[in-house]
Amino acid sequence: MHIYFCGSIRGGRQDVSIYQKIVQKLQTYGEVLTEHVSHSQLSEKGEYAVLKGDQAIHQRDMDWLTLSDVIVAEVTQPSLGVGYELGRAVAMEKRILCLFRPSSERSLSAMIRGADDGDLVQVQDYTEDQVEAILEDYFAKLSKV
Ligand code: 6IA
Repeated sequence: MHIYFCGSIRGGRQDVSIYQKIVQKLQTYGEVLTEHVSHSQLSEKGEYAVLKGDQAIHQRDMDWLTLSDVIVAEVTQPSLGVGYELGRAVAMEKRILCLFRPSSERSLSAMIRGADDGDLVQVQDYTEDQVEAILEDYFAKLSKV
């Protein structure tokens, strides 16, 4: 299974340790194409930016999104890129799980929470200690689809 993980990069790297936890768990279910999103060395402005132009990053990510079977997005830290990826993934009729931590005291965009259709697109509130169990549950149900 190909899994596409979305998490904030230029939107801010505050949640990178949670992205790591999620990606580690996702790797037990399949290949995480966007594993680098969880790398702590990847900063908002770091050296990665000079290695690849933005156009190349966009093209590679769109290719990976097209290839992916399931998209998992951590949406607590607002990110234009993550919102864009989710919109493109919805248009591709991909299976999507969005994870949001209400403990952040942020309010999730209505365009993300409102996209939940209880089937292809699911938005799940969670606390950090629940994240592994939530992913186990999600992938167990997915294997029965
Ligand atoms: O707007 P954001 O940067 O927060 O968007 C984050 C989302 O866009 C992630 O889920 C990634 O899949 C994608 N994305 C954004 N920037 C990159 C990137 N390099 N490499 C791969 N995927 C990306 C940017 C590096 C630079 C900031 C040092």
